[in-house]
Formats: sequence, structure tokens, C-alpha cells
Amino acid sequence: MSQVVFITGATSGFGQATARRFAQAGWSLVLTGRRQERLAALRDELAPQVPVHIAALDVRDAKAVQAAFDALPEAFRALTTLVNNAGLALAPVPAQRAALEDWHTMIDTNVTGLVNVTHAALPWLLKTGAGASIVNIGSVAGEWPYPGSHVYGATKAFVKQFSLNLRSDLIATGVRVTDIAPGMAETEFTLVRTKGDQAASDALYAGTTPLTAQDIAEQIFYVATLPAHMAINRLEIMPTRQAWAPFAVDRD
Ligand code: NDP
Ligand code: 8X3
Repeated sequence: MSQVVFITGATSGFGQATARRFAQAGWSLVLTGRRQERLAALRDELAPQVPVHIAALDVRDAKAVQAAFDALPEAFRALTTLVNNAGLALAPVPAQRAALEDWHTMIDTNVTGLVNVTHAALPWLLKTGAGASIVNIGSVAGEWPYPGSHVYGATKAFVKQFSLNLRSDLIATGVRVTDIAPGMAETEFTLVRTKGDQAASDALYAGTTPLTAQDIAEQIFYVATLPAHMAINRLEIMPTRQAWAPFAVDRD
């Protein structure tokens, strides 16, 4: 029987590349995101290769998430892997200038949304047991502070700790949990973060070599297809041309 991967945020960036990577390997796909037309386009692209089920949903809506799992067709219920990828950063300004609404949107999506999907998926993953995986997309921002990261980095610190804590509880179930923490990767991430400023997005990635969505999809596929006795707890990946800032010092 084909293996099944459930991907959140499959309409763009890492999620879309991950759908294509698992399709290459013959997995059945459950693709989710808010933008129905993008989901339909990806289904039309990949359905000649593998079985694809799409469900337009907002991860912040716990009822909609549960309903999507309840409505999974029989052939997509033997879930092998959950990729909790949907997420976003907003307000690339100092914390003191950030809008409260942007902070709430990040918490609602990156924390509450990820928890909503995990809770709904767990019964299916537990049924699969050995070899099943939850791959949560954290960020280097969950480990390292930098200006303008404020609530975004804090939500990704949640993702890291939630992943490790889940691992502890799931030890005897066969279900593995990994926090993949990418650094700078060129996707629609900065376009979203700047609320549509294409020039700012282009400028951020100009003159360097960021990660690509395919780079991260490859790592997600790797951790999800390791032998069942191997669990990668956390994988932090940066472009070679990215590293940490020195300590900041305020001077008179
Ligand atoms: P993109 O903006 O390209 O993709 C984000 C995806 O998340 C989209 O498919 C979007 O779908 C989905 N999404 C956002 N909000 C919701 C929501 N409320 N409900 C359902 N889906 C939602 O960015 P990336 O691919 O780069 O980001 C994917 C993940 O990787 C995020 O969690 C991000 O924080 C993380 N990350 C990104 C890095 C980067 O540099 N790019 C680095 C480290 C981590 P739709 O709008 O259709 O709902
Ligand atoms: C975002 C990672 O390096 O762009 O999750 O701040 S970085």
C-alpha cells in the first residue's frame, strides 16, 4: 500500500516543493492551504503521478482542521507522515513598532495552527505506528535572537520545544518527531513578511546564495524515510553564506 503524507502550506515554498518530492517517490499526498486555486493546480500537476487529495483550510480554524481529517477518503487515512509547514513571519520591524494584530496572526498560525493539525493527525499516525513521522518546520529564529524576530522567533521556539516534548510522550508508539529549523530560504516568505514588497524580498536574497525550497524538501523527505528505528530530533540548516551576528552593544 502507498505511503501517505499530509502537508500543510502546500500552496507555496517548502510545502509545494515537499509535495513534489514525495510524489517523485510515489507517496499519496494530502495537500492543504488556504488558496484553493493553487491546491487545484498542484493536484492537476501531480495527480498523473500519484493519488492526490486536496483540502482548502486555514490551520487557525480547529474545527475546519478536524473536519478535513474526518473527511479524508479511505485511501488517504493510513497516514505515514505529517509535515507541519504552514506558517509565516510578519512585522519585520523592532518589537516596539510591531502591530499587536501581526503578533496575534503569527501566534495563531505558527503555534495554535500547528497544534490544531497535530492534535487531529495524531490518532491516524498512532495507528500507523512504527515508521510514522511528524516533521515540524521551525526556524533558526527559534534558537537565535535577531532584531525584528520578536514574536516570530518565539513561535518557532515553541515549535522546537513542542517537538521535543512530543518525542518524549510518543517514545513507545513508533511515531518520530523532528523539528527542522531552516535559515534563510528564498520562497514567498519575505513577500508575506513585508506584506507584498517584492523589491524588499528581492533585495534580501540578492548577492548571496539562500537555501531553496527544494533543499528543505529534500531534508524533510530524508528524515521521514529513515529506517523506523532512527529519529532525528532537530535539524538546523543554514545557507553556507549565512551565520550569526556578533553581540550587539549599545554605545553613547
Ligand atoms: P511561503 O510563504 O512560501 O509558504 C507558506 C505556506 O504557509 C503557504 O503555503 C501558505 O498557504 C501557508 N499558510 C500560511 N498561513 C496559513 C494558514 N493560516 N492556514 C493554512 N496555511 C497557511 O513560505 P515558506 O515556504 O518559506 O514557509 C514555510 C514554513 O517555513 C513556515 O512555517 C516558515 O515560518 C518556515 N521557515 C521559512 C524560512 C524561509 O526563510 N523561507 C526559514 C525558516 C522557516 P496559503 O497562503 O495558501 O494558506
Ligand atoms: C526565517 C529564517 O534566517 O530568514 O525563519 O530569519 S531567517
